[in-house]
This record gives sequence, C-alpha cells and structure tokens, in this order.
Amino acid sequence: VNGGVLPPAASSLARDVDPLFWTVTAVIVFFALLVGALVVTFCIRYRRRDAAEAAPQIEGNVLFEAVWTGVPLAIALGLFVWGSRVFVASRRTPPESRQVYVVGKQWMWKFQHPEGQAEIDELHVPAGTAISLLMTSQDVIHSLYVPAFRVKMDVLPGRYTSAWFQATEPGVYTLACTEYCGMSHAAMQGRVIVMEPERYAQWLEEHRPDRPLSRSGEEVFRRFHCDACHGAIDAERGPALAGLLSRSVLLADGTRAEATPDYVRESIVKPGAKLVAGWGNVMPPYEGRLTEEELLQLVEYVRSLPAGEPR
Ligand SMILES: [Cu+2]
Repeated sequence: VNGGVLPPAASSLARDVDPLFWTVTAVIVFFALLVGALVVTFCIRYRRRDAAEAAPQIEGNVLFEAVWTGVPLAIALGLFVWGSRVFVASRRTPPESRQVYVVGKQWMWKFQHPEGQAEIDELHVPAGTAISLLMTSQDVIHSLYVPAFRVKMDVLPGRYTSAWFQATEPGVYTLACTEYCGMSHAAMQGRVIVMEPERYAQWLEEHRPDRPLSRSGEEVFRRFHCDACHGAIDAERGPALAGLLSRSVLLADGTRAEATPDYVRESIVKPGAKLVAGWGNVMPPYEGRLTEEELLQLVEYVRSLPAGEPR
C-alpha cells in the first residue's frame, strides 16, 4: 500500500515496517470507529426519555467481560511481539555490512567512507548491501532520518550511535535532521544516492582520494604522538591495539569491557575512565584536542590493524 501517504519504501526495513504500521493503524481506526459508533448509538437508544425514569439495574455478563478483555489483550500482545521482532531486526546490524562514518554538526552532515571518500550532505551507497552508520555529533543533538528507508536515529555529542539499512531501489532519497538543533535546523538536509553496485564501484573509483580513511587515522595517530606509547602489540607504556575492536578487554577493576568504537573513543578522550588491567593511569586526556572526524579516523585506523597475538 503506497498511495502517497508514506514516502517510497526503498529499504529492507521499510518492507518490515510498513505492514506493521498499516496493521496498527487499521486496528486503531477500527476500534475508534467501533467505540465512537457505540457511544452515539447508546446515547440515542438509551437516553432518558422521562425525568422520573429510573435506569434498570444490570448484572454482569461473564462471557461479554471475557471476550472484550481477551480479544484486545490478544491483539495488543500480537502487535507487541510483531513490533519487537521488527525493532530488534532494525537494531541488529548484519555482520557483513559496509561501514560509513557520520558526523553531524550545525548544520551539515559529513560522511566518510572506509576508502577515504568524504561527502557533505550527500551519501552514495550501493543497492543491496547493508550499510552500517557509526554516528556522532560535533556540537548539539541531531537526528538522522531517511524516511524512504524508515531509519531514524539520534546523533549525540560525546558518544557513538549506530543505525543500518539496506537500500533496495536505486534512486535519490531525502535525508534530514529530525532533532531541532538551532537556527538552520530546517536546512540540515541532504540526499542519499542509491546506485547499482557496478555504478557504485565506478563512483568509488572516480572519487578515490589519495589514501583510505585508515591512513588518515594513522596520520592523526602519529601527529598526536600516540605511537610513542601504543603499537599493534603490547608496548612498554600502552596496551596493544591490533584486533582491539573484535575482543573484550580486562580492566584494572576486574571487570571486562567490550572494545566497541565508543570504548576506543572514551579511552582517547578520557583514558582514566576504563583503565586496562596492568597499566597505570598515565595517558593524558585528549578531550577537546581532536575533532570528531579525527576520532572516527582513529577508530578506523584501530579497526584496520590486523588482529595480533591475543593477550
Ligand atoms: Cu541537526
């Protein structure tokens, strides 16, 4: 069903969301009309016709009570189970997805591809491939919304959020910020350009910069002298970085932390927050010294290091 009420459905998620949306809408409309019609009918049919008229006393009816409790309960639980399944699928990024890094700032969207292509207010993606967005904000809260993909996720300063989609139809789709973020919030719009995979490969080639994103990350890594203490393997002053994003880390307090991009970011800006077991709190905090784009480049650099010896 798409009579222009909803935006075009151009992602795998849209195929899951739309039937749910229309079913919920149909159930709501049905019961609203039913209750409304009964209210009006009863008002007319059972109105008081005479000031002296006394209402008849009605005893309960167990069958009626059971039906009008049981039926809505079953419908509500059914919608809950259906909705949860769609929600979980929308939050679970497929492992074989292509990473794109996103920074929102007043008032633009910046995208970085692993091969190094950078775009502003435009995102080129191939059709039929799951795209995973790792997103953060340079200033205030934004929210990335692609109506045709039924994808919307807040973009927050100081932490990473993620979203994913798999576009199904080549085309150009609107991308918007849906969190009021100041003066030009309404102008914080862009386009997602979905291309056939071969055309996309061609686009990547035509726009290939001199180095991939991980090399930019490596450059940031050297510029801030991270390499004085950190390397692929455990060094004298800092723990190993190779394969970090695919494992968990034993912390000084005895707990384990999943080495997510958020963990990597926090360990750069506030190194004391989660100390790795066996190392002292000697690293200076880098809060405010790196841009969010540079931090994401560092994440991509760490991701690019081949998994070394497990420790
Ligand atoms: Cu915004």
